[in-house]
Amino acid sequence: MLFKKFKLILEFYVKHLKLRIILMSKIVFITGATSGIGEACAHKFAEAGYSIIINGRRKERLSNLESQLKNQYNIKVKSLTFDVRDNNEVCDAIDTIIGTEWENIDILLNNAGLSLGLNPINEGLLEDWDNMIDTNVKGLLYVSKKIMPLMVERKKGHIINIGSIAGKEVYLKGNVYCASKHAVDAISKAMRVDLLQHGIKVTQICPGAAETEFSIVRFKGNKEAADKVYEGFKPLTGEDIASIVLFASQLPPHVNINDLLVVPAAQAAASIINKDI
Ligand code: NDP
Ligand code: 8X3
Repeated sequence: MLFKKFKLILEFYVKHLKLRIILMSKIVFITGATSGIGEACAHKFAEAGYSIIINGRRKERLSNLESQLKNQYNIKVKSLTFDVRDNNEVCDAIDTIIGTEWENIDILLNNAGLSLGLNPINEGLLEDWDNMIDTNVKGLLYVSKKIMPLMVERKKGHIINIGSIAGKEVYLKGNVYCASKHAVDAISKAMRVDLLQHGIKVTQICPGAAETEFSIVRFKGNKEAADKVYEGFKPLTGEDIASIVLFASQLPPHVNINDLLVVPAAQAAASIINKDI
């Protein structure tokens, strides 16, 4: 009888006074978790016991990852399949978690992104430009627009944006991809100043060359061209970046990494790589 009463009271608190946060581990929302850096981050946060919301467009990959994370780490995982370029899809997907235990997002990892083509700007394709800007810039904004109010309401949160060395300098034929990552650099700074008063941390992590599916996407499935990018030196891996993202997210509340450029030891600048070939 006493136990039943206690259970009822606890349920009341959990439901109405938002004490449910105590019963749920920290929540990280990762966009672009079906491959590369995002997937590695999902594993890294899962290993550390976080509850994870994973996103990507490839539904099958996402549900395989969900099962793998649940089985391997015994954590809570929620898959949200949507295209960050489509604001209606973004809103509909994120609305499904509002009012549930998943809405208390502690960390938003804006990682989904891509590069398409490597041509001089005068030979660039409009559809590639649109896709890169829609994904890397507008997609990041759409997702953030839905999640920032939840963080503002709770007066806490951490937004981690995956920028790039391409957001710090411009290299030959990188043009619009570099422009999109320069925009991520500016948006990260803007978020930091605007969200400061709400107690929200903003970090930008800018990787150099990391061997993921990035170059396969850039060269539109041409694996040979993609492999050439990483020939003759040891590139970063998704896991290298994931360890740094987790580190940045676990610093004490009074400490923040604003901006971090992380490169392979063989890379001095975007196009200066010490290759032994
Ligand atoms: P991958 O191609 O391996 O992963 C990209 C991820 O983004 C995939 O999970 C993909 O999922 C997702 N994605 C792409 N477009 C969309 C979309 N419209 N909606 C939702 N998800 C999307 O590349 P990386 O892991 O290397 O890239 C991750 C981030 O790191 C990107 O922002 C990239 O610009 C950045 N970066 C990469 C570097 C590198 O050298 N690899 C260096 C610097 C930065 P799906 O296809 O299922 O939608
Ligand atoms: C990806 C790294 O140098 O190809 O952002 O632009 S690079």
